Amino acid sequence: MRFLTAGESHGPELTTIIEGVPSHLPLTEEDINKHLQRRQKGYGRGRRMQIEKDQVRITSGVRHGKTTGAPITLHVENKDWKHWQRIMGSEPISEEEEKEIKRKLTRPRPGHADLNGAIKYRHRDMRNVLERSSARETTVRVAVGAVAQKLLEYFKIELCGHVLEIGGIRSNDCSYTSIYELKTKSEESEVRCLDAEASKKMMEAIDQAKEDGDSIGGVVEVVAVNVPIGLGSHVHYDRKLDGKIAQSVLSINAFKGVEIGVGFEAARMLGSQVHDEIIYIEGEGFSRNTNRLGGFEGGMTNGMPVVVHGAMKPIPTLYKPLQSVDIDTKEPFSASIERSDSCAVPAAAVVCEAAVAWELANAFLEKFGSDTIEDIHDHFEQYESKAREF
Ligand code: EPS
Repeated sequence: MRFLTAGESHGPELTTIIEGVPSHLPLTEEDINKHLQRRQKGYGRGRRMQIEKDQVRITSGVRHGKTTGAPITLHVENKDWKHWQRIMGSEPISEEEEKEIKRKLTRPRPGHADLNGAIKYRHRDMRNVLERSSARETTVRVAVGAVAQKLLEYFKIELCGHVLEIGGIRSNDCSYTSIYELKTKSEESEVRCLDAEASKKMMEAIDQAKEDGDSIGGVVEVVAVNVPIGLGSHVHYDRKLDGKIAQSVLSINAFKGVEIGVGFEAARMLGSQVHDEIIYIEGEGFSRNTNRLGGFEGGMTNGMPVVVHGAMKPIPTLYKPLQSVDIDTKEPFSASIERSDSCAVPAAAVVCEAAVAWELANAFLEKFGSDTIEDIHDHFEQYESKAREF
């Protein structure tokens, strides 16, 4: 499968086309909308989220609740567009109008794409960069992830993204007995965190950052269960699935680090403490008692839950702006103030879940792929029974 996204933060809509989804997969707008709503939630979001009510419109590739195998087009309207039509319109405008309406941005915000994008694409108005680099784009990435999750769920593979840390406050209780419990408990928390005590402290830290005109980041975790052994491959660097997941997670706005399993901590542990011993269970096949490697060995899944961590930096749009330089006058100035969120880590957990879902679904199709979901199911069942008997 492959996909492209298009759309500006304050343009009319965000769009994506997904190609390569097999036929006969049940899919409705509601399957996607529930994930879009999850992404919109979270303590620390700014005023924009009160304007938007993200809902998808499917205009191709799905008929009467099932995929046809044709490219699937998804649209999500920007409700804010009505305030931006003149500023963001596609039709030419006069120089006079330009001065009046353009909301030209000449003071790059440190930490954003503004300056690099302006130099690279030779834009004197950095709004041309800002509009596309905005994390608004993650809306359609979640829509794409929802389609991927629908495919994975057909094979009982389930995922959940939740928050481990915000502004240095860590969740102390990460225990759950099932993916269902993980999903419901994290959904109940306003910061998508399992630990109620830590959730409260995280919300206080977000309040403080907001009051100070500042922003805070954090760490999210994505867990995927019932993943078969052997997604990805050891045979070539660009087929290693943990590497693909890392790329996908790092491509999410403001993400600066990725870990699989114990991740960086592995560098500080002994080999005997890191690696998961192999056991054999009659009727079930090979397994492990521990999962420190987060479900990966040799770039392939090993049948244990896939565990991915992503680190998000604080959003660089600050009400207390950092120093910058005006690109027209070359004078030092405080960077432009744009409306923003003080913390988007809870939403980022949903985006990260979508990114991991996409990579898993693609690797799944690479291994079991066919044109119809029924044929894929047959390949999968055959492989699973052979793996159990191995
Ligand atoms: C964003 C700035 C804010 C966020 C936006 C990402 O938008 P605005 O500039 O309209 O206030 O709310 O996130 C979303 C709109 C979203 O859907 O997540 C930025 O600069 O990245």
